Amino acid sequence: MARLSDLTDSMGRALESAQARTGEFLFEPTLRLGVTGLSRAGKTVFITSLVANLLNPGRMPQLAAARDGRLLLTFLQPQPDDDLPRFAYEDHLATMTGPDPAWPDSTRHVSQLRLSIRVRPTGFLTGFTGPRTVHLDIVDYPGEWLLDLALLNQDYADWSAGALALAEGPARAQAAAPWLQALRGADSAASFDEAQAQGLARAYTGYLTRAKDAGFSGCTPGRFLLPGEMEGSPALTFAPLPRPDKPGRDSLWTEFRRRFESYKRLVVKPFFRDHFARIDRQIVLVDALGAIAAGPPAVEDLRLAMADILRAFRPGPNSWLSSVLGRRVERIAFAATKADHLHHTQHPALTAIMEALVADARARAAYRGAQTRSFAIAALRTTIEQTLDHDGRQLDCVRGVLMSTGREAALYPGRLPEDPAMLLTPARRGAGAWLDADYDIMAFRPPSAALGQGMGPPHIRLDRVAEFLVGDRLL
Ligand SMILES: Nc1nc2c(ncn2[C@@H]2O[C@H](COP(=O)(O)OP(=O)(O)O)[C@@H](O)[C@H]2O)c(=O)[nH]1
Ligand SMILES: [Mg+2]
Repeated sequence: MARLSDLTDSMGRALESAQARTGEFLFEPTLRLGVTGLSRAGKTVFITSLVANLLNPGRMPQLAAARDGRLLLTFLQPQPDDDLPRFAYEDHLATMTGPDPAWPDSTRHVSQLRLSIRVRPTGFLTGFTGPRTVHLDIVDYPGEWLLDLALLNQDYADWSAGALALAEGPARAQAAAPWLQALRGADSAASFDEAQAQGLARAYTGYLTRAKDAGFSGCTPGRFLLPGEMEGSPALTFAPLPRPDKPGRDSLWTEFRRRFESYKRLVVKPFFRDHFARIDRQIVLVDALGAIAAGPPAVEDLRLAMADILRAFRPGPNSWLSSVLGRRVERIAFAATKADHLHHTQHPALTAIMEALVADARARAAYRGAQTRSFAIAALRTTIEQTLDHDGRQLDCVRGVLMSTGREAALYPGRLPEDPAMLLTPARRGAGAWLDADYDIMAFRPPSAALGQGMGPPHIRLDRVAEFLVGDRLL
């Protein structure tokens, strides 16, 4: 049995060079698939496994074109956008499925990969159409960047006031303390000083990082945590300030207000205009299990962040965003990731939680007519199921190799309620801990078994997600 990485290396690479620059044909349709989610939601793992499973579709029975043997050939090609980094597919796959499997490093920028799929259309046997090629451009971008959309409707004073109120609330007090301390030593009306500006921006970024590590999601500006190529520039060197009575022209306040506007102009708008506006299909990945394990404040925070993120998919008719949106996003999948932490009997409950997290937003503008669906998935399945007898009770567990010890262990993660309101309501009401439930998520290592011929990495429902997102274009 060959390892998947060998297979795709030899096959994918050879084709990539053979196909290089054979030209893009006008009649070959291109579908742009956006993959987003907050950091650690599982974007890199998802794209890597999706591509590997499309290149080797033996584990994709729910993708109709794969099941019916109509995927004649799938190969990687040079991407069409010369200004975007290429998604490091081969490196990530080698890391995840190599001899000592590990999780890929986290990435901090937008990247892209073009997968070309040669399909035999369903009407082939009846005569008229021959095989054709569909190009799938997969774009990976941080969900944090979508949160920045809200900034476009705020001025610096509004944003500062909101950020300060959030930081001063009980939930984030601990994470925010050092930044609030640094603020006390600053005078918004005093003359601007670059060293002080950098100190405040650093202290604020430190707070956002700690808030993120503590399981909180809504952290703007999105680029402070994932700066990309503009790290250190003035447009990324500012922070919220209390509003002074009479800010002078050379004050700290006035300069930060100017930089906040630069951030919107140089960072936020170009991203939405150049990348976001061109997306046809979208998947939003959500680590709902991680938030549940972190406790009610993290769940409420995730719900609010989701509402902000989803706003990008249903902008008001007269908003700046609708004025730059070219095509319409036709389908949006919402996927709760890492479902391999749960026995399959709990997957419907996880899907229901995912559904509830996006329900508010969905009830309103219906995402400009996009078709939406929620899933519980694992892009890389690390566990097998096992039912254990515990004090006479049957516990549905999952078994995998723990990252921490390198040993195999069975885990009972806790029982998710059938009704998502059992979690979302206490979270919304500000509960500090779950009343009579305990959720435990342990990090498992990627599986180390060799992959069979024609097989991608093991997954849960990746094929259903693929069918929903692109299946209609492979008919
Ligand atoms: N068990 C399990 N863990 C996953 C899965 N996908 C992601 N993870 C975990 O989540 C982490 C973050 O995933 P990654 O794809 O790097 O997230 P990104 O920041 O959104 O690109 C990984 O390092 C894994 O620990 C999955 O399908 N199963
Ligand atoms: Mg990533």
